[in-house]
Amino acid sequence: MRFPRLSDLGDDSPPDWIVFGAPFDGGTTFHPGARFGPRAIRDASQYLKPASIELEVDLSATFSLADGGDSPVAAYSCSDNLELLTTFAQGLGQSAQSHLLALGGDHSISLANIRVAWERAGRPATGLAAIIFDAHLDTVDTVWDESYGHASFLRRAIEDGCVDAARTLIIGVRGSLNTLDDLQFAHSKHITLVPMSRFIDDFASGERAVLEFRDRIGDAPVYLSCDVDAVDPAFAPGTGTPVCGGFTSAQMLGILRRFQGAQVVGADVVEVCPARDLSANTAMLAAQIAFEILCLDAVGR
Ligand SMILES: [Mn+2]
Repeated sequence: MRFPRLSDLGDDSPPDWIVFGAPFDGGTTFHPGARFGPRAIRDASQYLKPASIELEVDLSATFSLADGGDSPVAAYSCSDNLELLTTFAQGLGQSAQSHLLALGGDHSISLANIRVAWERAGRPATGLAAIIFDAHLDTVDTVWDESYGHASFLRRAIEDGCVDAARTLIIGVRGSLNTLDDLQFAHSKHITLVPMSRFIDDFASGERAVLEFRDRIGDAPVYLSCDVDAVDPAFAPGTGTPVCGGFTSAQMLGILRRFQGAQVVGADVVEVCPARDLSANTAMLAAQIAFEILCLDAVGR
């Protein structure tokens, strides 16, 4: 979006939002390549302008924004990578002021950004509320003996106490599972699921469920995670674990805007895999999603 680099700003002017890349895909279970996502999303973001027609906000008039660059990675270890990424994110901007928007990378990177968002929100004992767009539950315990892969980030964030399961919403889940245990975990923790099937059966009913959740969390600090595989592979083919039968791009952006004014204290857009994104549609959508997330918070300021 042509905002300045964080390194070009003085220490006395910490940005309100810092966008940074997390170029790691070692937590991927299927097609790898999301490590190149931040580069592709930045490239696609060149065409984005700072003002929103739909939400009637101008980011450049509301916020200071900067690009924090890319985190270092530990390409062969999900857990080592999380530690590197957490330390990098902790050092970005000023913790009392600067919110962080991470560009993945696979979904495993979200756990680090959630931890830092929770710290910056004052370590609320209840954990943060969470809004997650995803085709998958990401509540898997372990895959190939790995606890920190991209299918487990939400389960770990809940176990860590950084996310409050009872105030967590997952939008767009669908398709197949290795085991129903993942779904059972979500139910047992009272996660709110608005599966894709609900939108297909009755779109307005799905939207109502989303609005009910928004009203329930009120002005509580909330983390917003957008896995581009929530969108149908017809619109967002460039992703590592695509699942047919998802949202159109327009539906995804429309639902996202329902959260305008929410107290978003951290966010990410993950799972863009440029090698499978021959049209660059997915990177373009991811850039737009990141813009919309910033607009959601701008509405509330
Ligand atoms: Mn995911």
